[in-house]
Amino acid sequence: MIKAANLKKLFIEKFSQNPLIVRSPGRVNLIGEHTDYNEGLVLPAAINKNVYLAIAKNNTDKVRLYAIDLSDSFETTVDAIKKTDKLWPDYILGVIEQLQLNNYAINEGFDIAFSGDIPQGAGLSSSAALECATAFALSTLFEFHISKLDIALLSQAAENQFVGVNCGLMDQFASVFGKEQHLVKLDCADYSYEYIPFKTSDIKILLLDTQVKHSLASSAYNERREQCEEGVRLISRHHPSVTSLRHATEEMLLKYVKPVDEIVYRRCSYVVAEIARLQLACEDLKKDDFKAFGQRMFETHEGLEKQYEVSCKELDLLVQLVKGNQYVLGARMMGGGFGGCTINLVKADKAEEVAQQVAAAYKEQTGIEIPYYIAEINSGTSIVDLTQASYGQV
Ligand code: GAF
Repeated sequence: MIKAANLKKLFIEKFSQNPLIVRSPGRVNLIGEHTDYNEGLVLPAAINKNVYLAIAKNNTDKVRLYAIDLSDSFETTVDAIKKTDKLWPDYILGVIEQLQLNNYAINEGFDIAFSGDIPQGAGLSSSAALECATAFALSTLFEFHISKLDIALLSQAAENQFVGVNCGLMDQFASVFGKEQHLVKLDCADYSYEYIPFKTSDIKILLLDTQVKHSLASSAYNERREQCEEGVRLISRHHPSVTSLRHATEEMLLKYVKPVDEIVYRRCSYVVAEIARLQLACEDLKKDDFKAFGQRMFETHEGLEKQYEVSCKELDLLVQLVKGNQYVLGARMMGGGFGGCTINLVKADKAEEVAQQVAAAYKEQTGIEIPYYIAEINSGTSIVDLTQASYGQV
């Protein structure tokens, strides 16, 4: 990762143009996992790890992309946007395609160079951050004035249709709508949202990175989504008003889904419980009851491990290692699953100590050395004004 000022210098050296620079953050999610594509609620926050993207028109029809941290380039033209055989350009090209499909006229070429410090494959949404940075940068460069919600939706559509992962809206929404010292309570049924204050002076958000990413992650993710849709189909034959798991109840699942398909039942049962759990967790937050909130995080992990089956032995071990630790209020796997980070709520003055202890125990049991991050809550996608110390908002 290079500093924004160096990104500008490097861009000018490479492309001989003065670029616009944007920043888009990664995210954590406190609770509400695998609920977004079921019209449920989620509770993410943008974090102080970002993608920085520099962009300028180039007076040709070429689209030239440069991934600084990978020392890799890709080139195409504005009228020939299609999937590549490497993944990283697809996050950018997918957004260009979505803009074109939505009649935003991109008919002049441009150059992009980007860098960032969001760890790859750690479940912190580096791909959503790159998509949102691209959408916002293009909207600004071509003066499309696209709304924040549409930036998030276009970025999600790029991931769904171009990259091929049927994700929900949480990651892109958190990246664009993040607010310092606040969680975003997003209702994925109608995209209404509320900011909930979360000061990290007493409690720190500690991310422990398993350093594993199992290869079945995206196919298993799409499969889970289909299983949820199957559960809804089974219920809606009897209750046509149930169009998503948001409207389903455990009773309906027991009656109409369990007798037909036990696995589909388990998946849906987790989601229905998780949507209710998030509501209760928000009540805990209102009362500053982090102990109760943390317990719910452990419950979420159990559901994701046993019912939804998207955890893995490394994630389970990291959760196991903090259970019973007096300084850890709650912990669970975070994001899509099958690797990446666990999220832990830890007493602020003990966060470093806990991280080091757990990392040492994990190394002893797996032989793997793991990084950890103490996340601060950050603002969402913005233009980087190099003359100012702080970032301007979207
Ligand atoms: C991934 C997806 F991109 C999100 O949309 C969400 O479903 C999450 O997994 C699970 O909660 O991050």
